[in-house]
Order: sequence, then structure tokens, then C-alpha cells
Amino acid sequence: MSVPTWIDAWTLEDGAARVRARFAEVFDGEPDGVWSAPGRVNLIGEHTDYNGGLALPIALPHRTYVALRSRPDDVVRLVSGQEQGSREVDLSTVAPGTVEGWPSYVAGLAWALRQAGYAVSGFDAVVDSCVPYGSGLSSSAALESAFAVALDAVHGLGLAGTADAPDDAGRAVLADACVRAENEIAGAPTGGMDQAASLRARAGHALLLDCLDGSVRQEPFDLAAHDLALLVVDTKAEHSHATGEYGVRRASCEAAAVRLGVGTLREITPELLPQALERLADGSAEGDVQVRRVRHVVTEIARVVDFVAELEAGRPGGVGALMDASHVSLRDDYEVTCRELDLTVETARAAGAIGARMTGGGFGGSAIALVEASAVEHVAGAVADAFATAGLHAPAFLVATPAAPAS
Ligand code: GAF
Repeated sequence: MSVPTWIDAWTLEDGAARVRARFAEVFDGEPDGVWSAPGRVNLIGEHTDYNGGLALPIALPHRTYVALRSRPDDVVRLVSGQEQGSREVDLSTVAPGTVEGWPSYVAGLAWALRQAGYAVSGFDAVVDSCVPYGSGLSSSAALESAFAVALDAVHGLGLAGTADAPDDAGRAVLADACVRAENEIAGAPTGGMDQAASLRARAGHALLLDCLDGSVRQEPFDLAAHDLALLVVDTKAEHSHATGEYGVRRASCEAAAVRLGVGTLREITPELLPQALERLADGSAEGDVQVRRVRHVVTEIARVVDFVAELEAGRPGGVGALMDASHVSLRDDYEVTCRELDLTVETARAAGAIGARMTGGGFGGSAIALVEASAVEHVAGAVADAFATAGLHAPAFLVATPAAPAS
């Protein structure tokens, strides 16, 4: 039996101490402060955000930490605990395509805040993270969101509120800036669920996000009270949304919406779905692809509604079939799973999971399994064994509990 590797979350104190100490070392002196923001897992509602749909993420205890000191000029100097050396960006030159790699998310955010009319200057910053990178757990949104609350604080923008009394409307503005940074400067055409989760989720709750109007509802989410647990499996199959297939999926949905004469696919209710699919199926290969993409989006939005109904009825254990159906839809209709994700889901189910599905954008990344609390080790061991037998990289595991947003 393989021994599962667990991805530990740093404590807030440890994360802050790491970036603070490194800051003193490389930038001489103290930062103005330390901020942090969580990664996320999405419980259900995948590839619905850019279609005006519903999603249900939780914030993870795994966070990205930033020690930052404002500068009077436009220079941004960045140091990461995950690499050697430093990066420098001149904020006055930031535009689509001008910044490479992870600094594009940070400089892009400062750029987006300026575009929105907020006076933001340069800064020196050290960043470090226990959100696994490239694992579909929103390391990029955690990075953007940590800088969003940092810049909000040092420039007194008054958007984030306090840790005890977060300002949701202001955080929605910060989330929009993060999305612009990601779409326009980092070049990843993502939807907005991840930034909303990192900035607007609440500890102990799942965030019901309505991407049509940006409204949110906090749904109490306490699996432990039901002797359940949410096991997250980082399959180590790397993915990136700045390249290729994610954008192709999004373009296909947008083209289908145009053909159907709707603003977003949210307007296609389950009742309207059969006739919409009939219209899209024009005998062409692209028509056939759009049929499957739209069927996923519409049924997935309906599954979010049903999932929330189970939670509100006090039956979190009743969502297993919805998770399984979500995975099948993402595998067969949306075609965003991969061998590692499918193997994880099949193995977890066979080992007794109540439900399992990929989470996030797919093409690699992570899957989640709802399990009896007493079965966490057993299911994780079964998945680790299955990967070893298949000759795949060893996956890593964590147990997700809904944690606090950026602060
Ligand atoms: C990625 C994107 F960043 C999100 O916006 C969302 O579309 C998700 O994939 C799929 O639900 O995480």
C-alpha cells in the first residue's frame, strides 16, 4: 500500500513570519504589512462562470502570503520564496503582452486598479505560498487576491473592509480587477469564480456565486458535523489556462450563445435545453461540439441548484450522485478531464467515496471526493496505490475545510 503524501497548510503566523523574514533580508527594513489570500476548491458548478451560471466554491486553508512596502514611484520589485533572484516591472509600461510569467498577475492587478481609477504606486514585495502551483486549486487567484488586499490597505482604497467585517461590495470590485489582470495582462481567459472565492468566501461556508449579476450567498458548510470530509487529490497532472483548450471551450460556448440568440447560456433553462440542442445540431462537426458543451453547462448549473438544496435540507451526504454526474458531464460532454482525473474519481468511488469529481478548470489539476470522515486515509491510500500501479506520478492530498477569505 502506498503512503499518501499530505499537503499541509501553513499557519497564518508561520506564513506571515516567512515572508516578513525574507523581506527584511532582501529589501532591508520592515514591510508596511503582511496579507494573505486562499486557494479554493469548487464543490460543483464547473465552467459555468463565464456562461453567467452558478458555482459553489470554498476557500482553502492553504494561502499565499505577501509582505509589501509601498514605493513612491512606479517600480515593482518582486521576490518569491519559490525561486531564486528577483523580478522588476515598471508599472507605467504594463500593457497586454508586456509582462511574462507570474509577475504578470501582480503587475496586471496594479494596472487594472489604475484602469479602474484607483491611485496605486509601485511596491517592493516578497511572496510565498502553500497553495500548490498548477494544481487547479487557484494559486493564481490567491496571488492576485493577496496583492489586492495589500494594495487596498496601503493605498487606503477602502474596498476590502476588515477581517472581522469584510466589505463584500468592495471585494467584488477587487475581484473584478483581479479578473482583468488575469484576462488582459496574464492572457488567461478565465471566468471569475476563483477570485470571488478567494476574496468573498467566508470561513465555515460555501460561496454560492451567481455569475450573471455577481451576487453571492453564504451557504453553511460543515461536513464534520455529519462525520464527512472533503478529500482533495492533486493529481500532479499540470495544467495551464493561459494556453489553448480552456479558451477554446469558452469560445465554443460564446459562439453557441450567439447562435441561440441569448446573451449567456444561463438563459437556456433545463426546460429550454432540448429545443436549444436541436437548433445547434445542424449536422456540422462544430454544431455537434456545441451540443455537448451547452448540454454540460445547462445541466451543471441545474446540479448546483440541486446541490445547494441538499445542503439547505441538512443532507450534505445527499450530493454524491450530483458530484458523479458532474464528473461524467465534464468528461464526456465538456471533455476537460484526463487520465489522472478519471482514475482518481473511479478509484475513490470504488474505495467507498460518496461522490467524486474533478474540480477547477480540468485538463489536469485536482479532483475532490466526499468521504466518510473515518475513510479519508483509506480512500487516499487507494488512489495513491492506483497511481503507483498505473505508473503515474504520486498524487498529493489534503482535506479541505472552508476557510477565511483574503485579509
Ligand atoms: C478555472 C477558471 F479560472 C475559472 O474561472 C473557472 O472557469 C474554472 O476553471 C472552471 O469552473 O479555475
